[in-house]
Order: sequence, then structure tokens, then C-alpha cells
Amino acid sequence: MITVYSDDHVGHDGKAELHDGKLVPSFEMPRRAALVLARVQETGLGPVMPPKLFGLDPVRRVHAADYVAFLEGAWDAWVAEHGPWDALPFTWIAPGMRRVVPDHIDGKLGYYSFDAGTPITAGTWRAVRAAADVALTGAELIVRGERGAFALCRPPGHHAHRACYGGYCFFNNAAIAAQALRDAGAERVAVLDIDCHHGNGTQDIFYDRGDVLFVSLHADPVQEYPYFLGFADETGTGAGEGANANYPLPFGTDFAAWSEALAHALARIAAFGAEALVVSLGVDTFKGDPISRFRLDSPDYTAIGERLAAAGLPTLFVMEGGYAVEAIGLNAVNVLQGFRAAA
Ligand code: OKP
Ligand code: ZN
Repeated sequence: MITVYSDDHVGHDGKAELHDGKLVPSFEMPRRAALVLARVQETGLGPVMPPKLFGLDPVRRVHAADYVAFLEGAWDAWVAEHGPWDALPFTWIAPGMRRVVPDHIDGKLGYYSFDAGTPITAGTWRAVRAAADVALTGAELIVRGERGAFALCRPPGHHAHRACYGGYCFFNNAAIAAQALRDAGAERVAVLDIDCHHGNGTQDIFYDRGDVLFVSLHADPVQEYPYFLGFADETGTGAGEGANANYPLPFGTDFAAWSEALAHALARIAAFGAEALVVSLGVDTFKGDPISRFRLDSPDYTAIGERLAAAGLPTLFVMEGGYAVEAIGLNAVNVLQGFRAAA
């Protein structure tokens, strides 16, 4: 299986995020991708190739143009105002307030985001562009007939909405890839999100569309971030009615329970008749993850890969979360090896 990877993520290196009331070192760090890449190489999963450059047009198929332009200029605007310390938002629009774009960068950061865990740094723009190119290159491999491909994206993407960032995510790499598969001729595409957190951004981007099915297994939003989306009664709207399926699971979920939900999710995907599958591959479901509360173990990830292969679809894996850094390579590549062996 081919892995697509770019070093351009390393300059996205946030200092801190707001966690348990403290500013703590960012959980989402460059070492994550480095360790996944190292594991890809040491296991001989397959070749590693750099991304092709696609520009911003395919990004703007799922993100608003003003949002993309904001991200491009955010760091320079922030530095001009405050100097070269990471940019973090601190205030957001609540019900009863007005949705107007502020002139000041501090207001713009709040306007275009939804949490205080997602720093913008000197290298953020370069990294988010590269991650989109990595995802798009992976999608192109699938279009060209690969059975499976791995887009080793960093930063992750599934929390990013059409016009706002958060949850360590800026461009929604999986959504960009799913849209690219549609644009290349796949009539129906499914996105399966197995990160421990609900893929609120991906869900929202496709919520009113019947051509892209979004299915997610995640910690119940009554207990876990992102709290305000990801409930079981969210089934899509308009043409998208019935093309969204959430499987919220309680803290402490182990592989037996998770696996049952996966069976339901895969049945939904089979019934939908997808021609291609994009997997938002987060491994923060691991029992040792520092910010999550599921109980999956390393061998379970191999079994997941086998189960995904049995779905029988051309499959693009897009890297999302996973913060038990010492185990992230093992867990992520176990999924890919399980898939490759069974495909
Ligand atoms: C990104 B991904 C609060 C920490 C919550 C946000 C988690 C973002 C997860 N104590 N931080 O892996 O889905
Ligand atoms: Zn996550």
C-alpha cells in the first residue's frame, strides 16, 4: 500500500492548548506523523511518495473562499498585532450575538473557529496546504485503481467545517478527498470516521447531500468533545436525509462493544452502495490515549483493518487523531497491515 507523506507539516508546532483549565503543551505535535512514517517504513507497508500539488481549487470545493483566505493571512495579521507567539482565539459567537466579520485579527480568530485548543503558528498555512495535497494525492491513487492508499495527513482534518477550524483541524482532508473522488466520477462515496471524537466538520460539510454518506463511531458527545454534534438522531437533511449515521459510545468502550457498532456502520455503507470509501483514521480510541477514554488495544487495530478490507471497496485512509505518541505508529499501521493482508 502506498503512503503519501510530506515533511511540510513540521512547522506546524503549537506551543500550548487550553486543557483542564491550564495551558499545556499541545497534544497534536509533529512527532506524531514522524512516528507513523517510521512505522510505515520499518514494517515495509509499501512505498512512500510525496504529494502532488493541487492548488486551492479542490480545497474550495468544500471550504468557503473567505475562510481559506483568512487562514492564508492569519499568521501575518496576528504577528503584526501581537508578535510571533502562537495565535489562539478566546471569544466566540453565542446565540443572541451577531455573525459579523470583525476587522481585528483577535475577532477574526473567534469568528472562524470553535475552540481554544488549535494554535495557528508560523508553519500552519504551509502544513495545512500540504495535508490537503497529501489527501488529494491519495484520492488520485484510488481513482487510478489502487485498492487502498494511506494519506499520512498532519494536521488532522475531521473537525474542520466549511468555514471554521478547531480540534487541531483547519482543512478537512477527508472531506476534500471525498469530494475529489466525486469529482473524478464516483457517484457515491462513503466516509467512515473511526477517530474517538465525532467528525463534526465532515458531517456538517455533507449533511445536506445524498451523494456522500457520513458514518461515525465516537465517544458520546454528552460526555466528550466536541459536545455539540454527533448525536444518534442526526440523520441528514434535505437530499442528505438518511445519509448521515452516528454511533455514539460511552466512556470505557472496549473492542467488543466498538466492534458491534462497526458492524452496523459497515452495513450502512454496504446498503448505501458506495463506490469508494474514505476512512478518517484516528487511533485515539487506544486504551493509552492521554485525552480519550476508549479501551482499544494494539492488536484490535489489525482486526479493524481486516474488517474494513472485507467491505470490498477502494479505500483511502486519511490520518486523523492519536495522542499516545509512542504507540501511534504501531496502532495506525496495524490497521493498514490488517487491510492489506485481507484485501
Ligand atoms: C482532535 B481529533 C480538552 C481537550 C479537548 C480537543 C480534542 C481534539 C481531538 N480537555 N481537546 O483527534 O479528533
Ligand atoms: Zn480524535
